[in-house]
Amino acid sequence: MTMMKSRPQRWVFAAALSALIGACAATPQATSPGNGTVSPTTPVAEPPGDPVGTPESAPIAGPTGPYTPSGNRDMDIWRDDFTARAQSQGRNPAVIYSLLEGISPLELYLSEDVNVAGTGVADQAEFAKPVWDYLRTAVTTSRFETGQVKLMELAPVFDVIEQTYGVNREAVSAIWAMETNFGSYIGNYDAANTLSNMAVEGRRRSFAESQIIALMKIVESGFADRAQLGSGWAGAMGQTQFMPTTYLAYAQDFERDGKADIWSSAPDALASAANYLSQSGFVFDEPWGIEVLAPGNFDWSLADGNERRMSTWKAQGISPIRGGPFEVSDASFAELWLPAGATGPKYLLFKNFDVFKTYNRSNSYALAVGLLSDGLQGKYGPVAAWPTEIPRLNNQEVKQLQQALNTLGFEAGVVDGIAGTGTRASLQRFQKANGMVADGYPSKPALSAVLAALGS
Ligand SMILES: [Ca+2]
Repeated sequence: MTMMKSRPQRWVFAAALSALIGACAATPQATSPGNGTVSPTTPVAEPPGDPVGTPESAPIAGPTGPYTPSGNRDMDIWRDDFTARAQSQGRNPAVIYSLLEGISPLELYLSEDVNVAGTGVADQAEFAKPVWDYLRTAVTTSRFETGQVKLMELAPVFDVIEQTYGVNREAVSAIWAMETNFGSYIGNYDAANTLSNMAVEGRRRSFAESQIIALMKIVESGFADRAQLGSGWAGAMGQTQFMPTTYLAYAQDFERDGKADIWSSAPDALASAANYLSQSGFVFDEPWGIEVLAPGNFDWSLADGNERRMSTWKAQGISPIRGGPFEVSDASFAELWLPAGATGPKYLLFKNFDVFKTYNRSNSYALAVGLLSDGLQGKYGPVAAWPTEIPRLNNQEVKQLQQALNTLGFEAGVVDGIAGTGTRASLQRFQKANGMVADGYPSKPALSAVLAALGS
């Protein structure tokens, strides 16, 4: 599906590295990486295009209708209506037709059986599974091995990517691993079709339509061909799983052939992901998180989602679990995070953790990216064991917990069965008020304690 073997690069010697960095105005931190991977005599590619490809000069011509019936009456009605609206927004009629002519109902979105189309947040793997189960399939030996091979094969590409975007190669590789297993699985859907299905299904219609408009702009501009626009079931495209609007904003033509080919060019895809991470605020060479130890008398309610200075954490007795000094300055800010309560692995989190979450807002996803990234630098984690022996709560029990905390006045918020930040903070307030270990971990013992308080 994708070309993963190394391919000839059109390397040129840049006159000066500063010219290369200066050419990319979008780079927030034009850094000089501390690991010495690039020197002025290292071959570097020309700066990636900004943003993508070379627009075609002549308007695209071709058939503009009529459409072949899709086999679904709602879809046909929506398509005619949307076509008129896209035209009124100035989209090219031939491009509109080329994207929408072949659409057809997908079981996933338009099945008679509503359960098939149910894709609520609570059902998504990273929310439903215990974090250790999620990590077992996300952070694997095979990904570390493949990642090492890719880092070697693509070392010259990563050299330029680090210089241009200020994003560490291991972080880019970890995202690549998480999104498409290094480009080996990029999805078998047609983006225009799956997004049309999403629009007809209706719950996310305006989102889906704005993404299809972006697809039209991509084809009109010659950034990619209509036939290239493959995606996953939700419309995320290529090795980086970019939505069409993300592609328009961030995709990069690293290989400078006029098209930002995030589908079959690994260098284009990696530069695109790095550009996205960079513009989301990635801080070069700063850890995403540091696994830590805390003293026995530690006040766990400090794991409350608030950032505090490193000097504060040190004063509270927090230290790196691997020993030695912290690799960040006392002035840096970090948040203490307990993904599985006070007995499991504990982390100080920095800005880059939030940057990973711009790709996927789940904490488990960002943790997996961070652990993969660290492992690619030979630092495998977590060091502490997951508390698999403490029984967790299912969705129904989380609802029970939220309801009880609300009744007791601890303001857990909406009773949705998802133990998010609000629920955990509420549980922490309850635990603290009752002289318990205030880690906010929604376990069965915690639920029992809250129900006991409710009954008394
Ligand atoms: Ca290209």
